Amino acid sequence: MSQDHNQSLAPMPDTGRRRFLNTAAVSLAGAGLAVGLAACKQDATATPAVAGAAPGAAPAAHGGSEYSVAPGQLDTYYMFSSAGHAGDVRVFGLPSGREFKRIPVFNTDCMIGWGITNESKAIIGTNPDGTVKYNTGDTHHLHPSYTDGTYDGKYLFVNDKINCRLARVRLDTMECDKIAQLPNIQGFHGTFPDKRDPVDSSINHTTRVFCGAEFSVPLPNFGKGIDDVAAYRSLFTCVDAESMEVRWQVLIDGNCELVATSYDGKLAATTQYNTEMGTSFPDMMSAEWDSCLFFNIARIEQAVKDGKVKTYGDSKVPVVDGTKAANTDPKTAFTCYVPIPKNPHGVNISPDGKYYACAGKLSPSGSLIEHEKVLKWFEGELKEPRETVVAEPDLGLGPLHTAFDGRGNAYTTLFLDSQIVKWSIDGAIKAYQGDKNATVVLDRLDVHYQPGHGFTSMGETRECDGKFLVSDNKFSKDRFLPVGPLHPETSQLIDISGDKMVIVHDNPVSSEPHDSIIIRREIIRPVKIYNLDDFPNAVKEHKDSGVFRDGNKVTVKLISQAPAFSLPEFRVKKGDEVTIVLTNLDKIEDLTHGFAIQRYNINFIVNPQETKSVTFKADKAGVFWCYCTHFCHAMHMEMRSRMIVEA
Ligand code: RUQ
Ligand code: CUA
Ligand code: CA
Repeated sequence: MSQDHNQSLAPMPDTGRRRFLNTAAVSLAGAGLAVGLAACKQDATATPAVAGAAPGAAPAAHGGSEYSVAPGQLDTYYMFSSAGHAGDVRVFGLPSGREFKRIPVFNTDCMIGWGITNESKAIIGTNPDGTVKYNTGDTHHLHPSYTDGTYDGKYLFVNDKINCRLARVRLDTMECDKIAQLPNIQGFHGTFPDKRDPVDSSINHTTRVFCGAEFSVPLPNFGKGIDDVAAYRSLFTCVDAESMEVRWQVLIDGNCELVATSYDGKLAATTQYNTEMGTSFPDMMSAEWDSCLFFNIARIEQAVKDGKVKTYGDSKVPVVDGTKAANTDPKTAFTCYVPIPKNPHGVNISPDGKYYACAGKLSPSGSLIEHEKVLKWFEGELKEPRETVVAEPDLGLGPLHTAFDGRGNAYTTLFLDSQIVKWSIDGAIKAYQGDKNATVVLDRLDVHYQPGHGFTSMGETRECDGKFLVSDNKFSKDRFLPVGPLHPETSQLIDISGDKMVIVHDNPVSSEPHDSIIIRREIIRPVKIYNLDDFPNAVKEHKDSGVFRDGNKVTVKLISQAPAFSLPEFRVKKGDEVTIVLTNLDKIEDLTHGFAIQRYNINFIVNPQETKSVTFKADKAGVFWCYCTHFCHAMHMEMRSRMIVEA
């Protein structure tokens, strides 16, 4: 029997499988054994979910409804959520709300070994002594890469507000593959990839990721100028989507909150709640007007090319001056500060690319800014930036974020009112122009409770489909069985396909899903197994396995193949620096092995055809069992090796 993936998944008659497990139990070598328990599984992907008008609808015979997914059926959407100060990214299915996976990014994950393996440490970054530089993070916003105005299934970008990093998750493996450190800033909050190039129209995909800094600091921040609060500044940062190098920054007045990008690639926007540049609570709320700030990307990049830049401290990143004083002529300006009411929060662009909807937060209003008018301001055709505002509807208390349905309606979360308000973009524009008969607010829905982000299916793309809105609520209070002082939060699924919004599902989520996106499932194309050749340190054959010594540095090359490790034991000496390289030679999808060492604080997994390594000091003499932590086979418990550390 071969390890061929398809063969292994073919259903086997019950008796045959019993006989097979019996033989597997007595023999430890041979490729066919790797089938193990995986052989019991039927190919789930062969069972298509119900297609058609009702997403996720399961046949009535299975007891499913339009909004539930019957056992054995698949969801129609993926939902990716940033996990807030848990530091990871989560993957759910919709409409079921089932959680599939947690992708460690800025956190430490002892199941996967994130922050433990050498490979993950290299991505996170290390101190000179080899320890990880940071083991905490706060992920607020995550957005996938775009091609042609919609998701291309390649990458997901996610911020870390605590340590000012931007991470990239590959959507084919659903693993973090790069993390960039942003210089000169603190409180990296809003982030959004661009959707095409502002100059070269042949580049219709994401090449830049924009990052907003919420907190202002002295520049450079080395302990000088700490009392000169008026000189504290924030910067807006551009990161290259492929290399993940920081391309440039813009010095601004005020701060950055959320970030949005235009569909034509020309503009990036950020809301500003602290135009006062205050450091205290009353200072930040003293002005009646704050801003939505627009960046002219082509002009900024031309200035970078022309060398009209400066740098701060030991950072080499070129910084362009985007302050008001340096940008008085619209025709050459890098930035446009559009005044909008008090302490705004979210900014979201409508899927037709025409409007930026800013949510008022401390003002009960939303501000609608027209994209074409901002471009006109940059051409010198408008007198005041404020002329770009085309509507300012009253929405309710504590507006935070706006989503769209692609049918001309907007849905804004109201934190204080605990509501979603559905409003007409057209109606709001007409009312702003003085039409007393214009209907603005179309519906209000109570949510449970205090919504932060609301987001719709495909709603941040040209393929916005207007089927679902999810309200990620900050408090669940009485909605679920109590689990101690810390409650889960509520992710509520709302059907927005009709005139009235309808809550169809309450989904508890562990703290703190912050922002999410909903992607049609066929856009995501996950790989089934890794490619052995992608790992330069792979242990490809059993003959390569063994203990290799170079002074007091010892490399132990190991293979996992169900249900055994290639070395039943290995010897090192106390004081050695030991590197264990483990390749999983199993080729069957989902046949993952784990590797943990007793009392050495080592634990990680290797997926099929993947290689990982750990390095540690063998500082304790004795016998230390190493065992497979990931249930892989009937003989999983027996899948062990022995590390012998000689005194
Ligand atoms: S911000 S809850 Cu961190 Cu996304 Cu508005
Ligand atoms: Cu290998 Cu469990
Ligand atoms: Ca303010």
